[in-house]
Amino acid sequence: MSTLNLGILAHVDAGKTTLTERLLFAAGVIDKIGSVDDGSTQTDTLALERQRGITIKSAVVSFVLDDVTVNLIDTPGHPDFIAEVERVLSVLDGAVLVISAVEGVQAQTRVLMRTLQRLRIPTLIFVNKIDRGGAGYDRILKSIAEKLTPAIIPMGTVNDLGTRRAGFLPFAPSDAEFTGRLAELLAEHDEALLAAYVDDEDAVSYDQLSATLATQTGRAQVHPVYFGSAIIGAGTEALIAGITEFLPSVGGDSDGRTDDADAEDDGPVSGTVFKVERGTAGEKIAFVRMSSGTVRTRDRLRFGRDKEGKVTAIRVFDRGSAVQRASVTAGRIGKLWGLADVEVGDQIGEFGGVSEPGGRAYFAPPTLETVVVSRSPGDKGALHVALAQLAEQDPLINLRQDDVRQEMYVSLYGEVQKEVIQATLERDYGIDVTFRQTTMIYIERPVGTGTAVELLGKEGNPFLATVGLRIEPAPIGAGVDFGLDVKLESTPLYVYKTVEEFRKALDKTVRETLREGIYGWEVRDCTITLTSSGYNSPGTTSGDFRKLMPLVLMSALQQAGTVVCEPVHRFHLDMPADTLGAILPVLARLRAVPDTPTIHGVSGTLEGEIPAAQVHEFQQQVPGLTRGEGVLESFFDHHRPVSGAPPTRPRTDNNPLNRKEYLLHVLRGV
Ligand SMILES: Nc1nc2c(ncn2[C@@H]2O[C@H](COP(=O)(O)OP(=O)(O)OP(=O)(O)O)[C@@H](O)[C@H]2O)c(=O)[nH]1
Ligand SMILES: [Mg+2]
Repeated sequence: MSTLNLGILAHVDAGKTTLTERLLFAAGVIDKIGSVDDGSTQTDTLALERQRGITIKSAVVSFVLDDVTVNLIDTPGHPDFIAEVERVLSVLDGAVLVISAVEGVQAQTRVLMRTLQRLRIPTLIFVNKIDRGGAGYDRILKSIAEKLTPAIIPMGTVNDLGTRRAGFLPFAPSDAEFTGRLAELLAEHDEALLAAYVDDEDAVSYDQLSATLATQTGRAQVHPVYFGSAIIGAGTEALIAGITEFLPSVGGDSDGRTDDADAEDDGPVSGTVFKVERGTAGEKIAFVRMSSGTVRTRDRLRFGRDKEGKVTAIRVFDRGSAVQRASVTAGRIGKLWGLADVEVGDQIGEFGGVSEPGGRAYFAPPTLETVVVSRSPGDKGALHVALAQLAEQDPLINLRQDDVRQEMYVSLYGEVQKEVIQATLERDYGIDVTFRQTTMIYIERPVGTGTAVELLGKEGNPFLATVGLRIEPAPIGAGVDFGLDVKLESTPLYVYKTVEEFRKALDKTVRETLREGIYGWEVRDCTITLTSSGYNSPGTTSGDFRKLMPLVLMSALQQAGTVVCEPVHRFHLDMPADTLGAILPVLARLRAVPDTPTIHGVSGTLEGEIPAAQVHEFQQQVPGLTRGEGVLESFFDHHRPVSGAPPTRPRTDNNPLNRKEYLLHVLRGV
């Protein structure tokens, strides 16, 4: 038995959750199909999901097709919950991208497809809702080819489009037009096939074509397209056949083994935590996709950055929901209990490690920030605990506490996510909250090189350590890099076991410190080097370095200077050509930078850059400016320096700049 970890991705409301129900039904896991509209599906289980009829969290269900165990991950489609999609991407063996036959390719579909392609995740396309009035076939295929990828092959045609009798008719292997199209597409990546086909069309059998289609789909070079309706069940059989034939499952027969799925893998343990949930008793549950080895109950596991814990229980997804097991093996998804400090993004296994939030992001990070306030002052403590728990499940909310003002900040994608946080706090924690102003999230980048040093025993340095640091700008997108340039004898190896451990400990402090730069925003794209180090054995402790580092780093950063940068979107606007004259001045006022427009007859296309802060206003103006015909799409693209006075963010009490003033104050006072 092999395993396929399959993601279902799409824009909001395309029918992912309904399709999931359909697949579970077809695989015999459920005998009644649940409905999103009644709140009775297998994957929308949160009260809030049922009430609103939208998916908020990714959910895993499992079923068996032929001899493949499919772990299906139903994801949310609303752009505010893109972080949920982000977290599952690294665990997928394949994906089904759902598109509505009525609404067609949406902005979000493009974002998702681009990412699936970048990660080379084998993807089938399912065009859903062919039963609805206004559903298209040729029109949808054309827009997929134009907006997503030309490397598609429709696997059948449709009948009674737009009615409850709608159906999907797979092309027959004997259909020469179909095999011709298929051969032509596959030949683009397969010269042997091209030569054979040019030589004699009939010499290439359908089995050969189908095997090549599986290979190329497995490499994400081509994408079979199916049509259907999750509501009436049209096309699901063909889609299921496509999933088993064309998507690559892991383990089992493919590598010559026929043992059952739970046969133990004796390789080194390695896996990725892609979801964290709290159980009914408040206990933490980690969802792990195992890539190698076997984890058993009572195993001690290393995970994340130097964390460790003992697995107290394991559940593995099997025919529906998760069932208790003694172990979870490579290729599978397991729920692990007992890892108290586990966080989303932790790697489990000997070397641990984390997928850096932001560092390896596939989608844009949140660009908004808001202050969460409990209506009743007595709830403040409880609110902090609750938000910290939400942040374990969604690290991108990036909880920050400003101790001076006693305010809590969270990062957000948008209004719907804000409403969901509010409703979750009320429903699950009994805390009634409101939000203070929502603002953009800026970043800071160093503009020059800065150095600073504090010597052990010198005035102004209350710690038993010497720390010298240099900070330099790094290329855009490089993130933060920290290295040592000091002699071995100046590292306190009686405190840290190895030089690497010393480096790692300081690295952690560097990253924490750079969460707030000179103007209060996160500092990115820089290289930091430890240029001096000293200690006084045996008095010096790790605490001396941990406390001194931020002070020195901030001095170096102040010397380097930073520039505050704002998030900028890339936009794409389709509009009537004669409305361009009215649009350009509005864009100028909104600080947008348009490229040269393209005009085809009466219609035009304009692309360019626009500050994220102005997208909403532009979006609202587009209908008025274009007689209701304009279509605007925009995505986060990069950060660019702000012009004028840099916006500041209140620094939290943990900020070394605040602490330094405090410390100097204390020292001078003595
Ligand atoms: N007519 C018709 N309606 C459908 C079909 N599939 C889903 N729907 C309806 O479309 C709406 C959205 O369906 P969902 O399954 O929740 O869509 P989703 O993609 O999971 O939505 P999110 O998870 O919130 O992004 C619901 O009202 C469904 O009943 C279909 O094939 N035909
Ligand atoms: Mg859904």
